[in-house]
Amino acid sequence: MTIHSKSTICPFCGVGCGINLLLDNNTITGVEPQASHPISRGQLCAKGWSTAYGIDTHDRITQPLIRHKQSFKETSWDHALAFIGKKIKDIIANHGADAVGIISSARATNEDNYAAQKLARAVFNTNNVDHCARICHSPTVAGLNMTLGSGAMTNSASDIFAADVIMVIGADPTENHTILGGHIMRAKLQGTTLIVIDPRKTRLAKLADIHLQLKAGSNIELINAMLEEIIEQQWHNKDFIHRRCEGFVSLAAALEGAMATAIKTTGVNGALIHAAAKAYSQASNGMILYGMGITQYVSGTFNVISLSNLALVCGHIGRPGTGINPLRGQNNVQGACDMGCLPNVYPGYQPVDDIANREKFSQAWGCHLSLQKGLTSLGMSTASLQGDFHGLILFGENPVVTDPDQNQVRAALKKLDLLVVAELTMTDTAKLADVILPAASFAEKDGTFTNCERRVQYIQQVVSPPGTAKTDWQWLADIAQQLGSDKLNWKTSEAVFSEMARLTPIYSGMSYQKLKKNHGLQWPCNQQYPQGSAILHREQFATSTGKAELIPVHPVAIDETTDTEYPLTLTTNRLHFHYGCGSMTRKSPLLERETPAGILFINPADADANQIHHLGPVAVRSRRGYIETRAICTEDVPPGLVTMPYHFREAPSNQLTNNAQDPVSKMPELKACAVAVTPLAAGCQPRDSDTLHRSR
Ligand SMILES: Nc1nc2c(c(=O)[nH]1)N[C@H]1C(S)=C(S)[C@@H](COP(=O)(O)OP(=O)(O)OC[C@H]3O[C@@H](n4cnc5c(=O)[nH]c(N)nc54)[C@H](O)[C@@H]3O)O[C@H]1N2
Ligand SMILES: Nc1nc2c(c(=O)[nH]1)N[C@H]1C(S)=C(S)[C@@H](COP(=O)(O)OP(=O)(O)OC[C@H]3O[C@@H](n4cnc5c(=O)[nH]c(N)nc54)[C@H](O)[C@@H]3O)O[C@H]1N2
Ligand code: SF4
Ligand SMILES: [Mo]
Repeated sequence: MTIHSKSTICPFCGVGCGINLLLDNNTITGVEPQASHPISRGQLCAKGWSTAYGIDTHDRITQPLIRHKQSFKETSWDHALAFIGKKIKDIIANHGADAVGIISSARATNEDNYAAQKLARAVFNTNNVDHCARICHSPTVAGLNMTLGSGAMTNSASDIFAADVIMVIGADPTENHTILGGHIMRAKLQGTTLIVIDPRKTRLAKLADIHLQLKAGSNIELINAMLEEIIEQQWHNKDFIHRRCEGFVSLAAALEGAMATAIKTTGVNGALIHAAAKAYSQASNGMILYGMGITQYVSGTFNVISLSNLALVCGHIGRPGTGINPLRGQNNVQGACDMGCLPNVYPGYQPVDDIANREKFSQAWGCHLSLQKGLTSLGMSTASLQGDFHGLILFGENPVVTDPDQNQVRAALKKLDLLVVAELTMTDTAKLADVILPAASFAEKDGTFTNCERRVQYIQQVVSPPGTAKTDWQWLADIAQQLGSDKLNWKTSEAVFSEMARLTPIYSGMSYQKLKKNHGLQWPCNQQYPQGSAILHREQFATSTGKAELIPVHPVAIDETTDTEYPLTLTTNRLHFHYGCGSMTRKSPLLERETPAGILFINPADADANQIHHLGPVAVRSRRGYIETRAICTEDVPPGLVTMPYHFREAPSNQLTNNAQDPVSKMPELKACAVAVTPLAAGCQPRDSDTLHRSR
């Protein structure tokens, strides 16, 4: 019998919908949407409705586990912590502080993330701290910081209804930010013009007024052509450019010939580019929403800059219904970045190599701090393979499934002298650990999550953690203590938050009390904006001059080209029913029922040319790896392109993907690599990755 319910926030995507967890004593029995929530307004997607399965206790890790040859033994917290502490001390003594690092979690709370970077910086004395934003929106953080001075969504979710033209580029919101996807659909039905720029015919592309079906990786060519057309037709916003931007003359000069290039390279015809340029620039309120089709390229940062140029030249920024909006992915990826779980900035994006910032944090934390920027997550893998990095503490991520080039990731993690993984369940990454720590899930702790529109929302503890599982900041504090430091000895999550807010100007006006009262608050929230900020850059940009920078960017080719041996381009994306590595959503029989575990989408023409049948078994090979799965023939993907989700450990697309990186942000090119697809004998079962791994 359901006794009562407690309100909290959905733990999956960055929309941050409000949920109520239904309770029978200490057991969660169900989920319902929150009627009053400002974004989800009584709605949830299939994942939100399935939250209770995701944290179900039947297969949770409940006790620390320590490696014993090829298996794990249960151990006490005291023993696990003493083992970790000794190993870290030894590594630091032998190889220096930069031989250890922390990968934190965009699924965990702000408090957990604040503790993680403080442990790395104030206790280990290294800036080696990073998280999955590296392979998600790091080009946004880098690119928008250069142009606008801040790498976050400039608007609020509700602004979708205030736009008269919405341009969705490189994002599939009805699958991935489903509640916002629904808002876009409704806005379109109410008369908003919809432009979609995507190589695939997504659900929104099919509904759009204009669909620019560009070739994967040709974003800069297309955006530069739109910009050239806008300026040539005098559709640009001269007043806005004059008052609020720098660099227009050199941008305009660099665009010459862009339309001619785009017609040759993007596969989109000039008339459609003209129509999109006209619709977007002539809108009263034009809004850009973008995602991984922009960031996950070696051109990622430049792609972001080109979109920023487009919004600025049209003056579509700083008002309701206009703006440039990176759809941040994970429930708390905005927060993990805000908390400084990045190797180059303290909380609130205060650069670590600035002496004044170092002094500020040195004083606050009472310790010496390093001015040297740290390693990125993939940088830690490379350094491990080179023998320069030896100890990693990782929580709430599963890089064996989610980082590019799985074979290399495994090799890098195996080479470490110490790998600690804190998790809810046994993942492929945890299987490589020396010590596994049982972590409390979002429903078992209190704290805060910051959603994609910068809204910091309070989550309350609903049930107690299973077994001896701890909140992430608590075991991080225990590790600090093993190293003789009491700097993380907070009594409550609220105390962590208060310390963070004191040191983080964009959060300085927030407290638990205010967050609980308001359905959260959007940053910046400080003395100037005590009730938070729904829209950024209204009067001034966050740059040092207060003006936005227009920066010319030129096309950058995909790193890996196709050839006769690898004739198709593989791009990877997401499906509505599963989330990330699948470790939570795949516990739900309802979600599991919806899609086969592993899938390759291919155009019927390519399928015919390769004797591949709908639902037939196929082998997919790249220069790095090999998997087997089943093909789905669909006109939604264009000829020459095949696509795979990355949720399924049985057929992990990251066996195949390329680790080539954007030089600015170190984002790997997850959205394009060259592959060969061949049919397997009719009737045979595709072998899963465990079977293939064993047979190697
Ligand atoms: N169901 C579900 N929802 C999720 C997640 C999940 O795993 N499952 N993950 C969350 C996370 S972490 C994130 S970051 C977000 C990501 O959300 P999205 O950004 O929507 O992510 P993707 O589906 O990876 O890619 C988006 C689109 O980019 C397109 N694309 C590929 N190449 C190009 C190109 O060169 N140009 C353009 N214009 N488009 C291109 C693809 O066809 C695809 O439609 O989703 C979040 N929400
Ligand atoms: N090929 C390809 N690969 C991709 C992408 C792509 O588009 N294509 N997208 C990339 C992107 S955008 C992202 S963000 C990454 C995501 O990559 P990951 O962050 O590795 O993926 P998740 O599935 O979110 O993994 C989160 C893990 O955290 C655990 N967890 C949840 N809550 C907590 C908690 O409170 N504490 C602890 N300790 N653990 C917790 C869950 O059990 C889960 O196993 O994947 C990337 N990989
Ligand atoms: S849209 Fe995102 S936050 Fe909302 S219910 Fe779905 S997964 Fe959860
Ligand atoms: Mo992401």
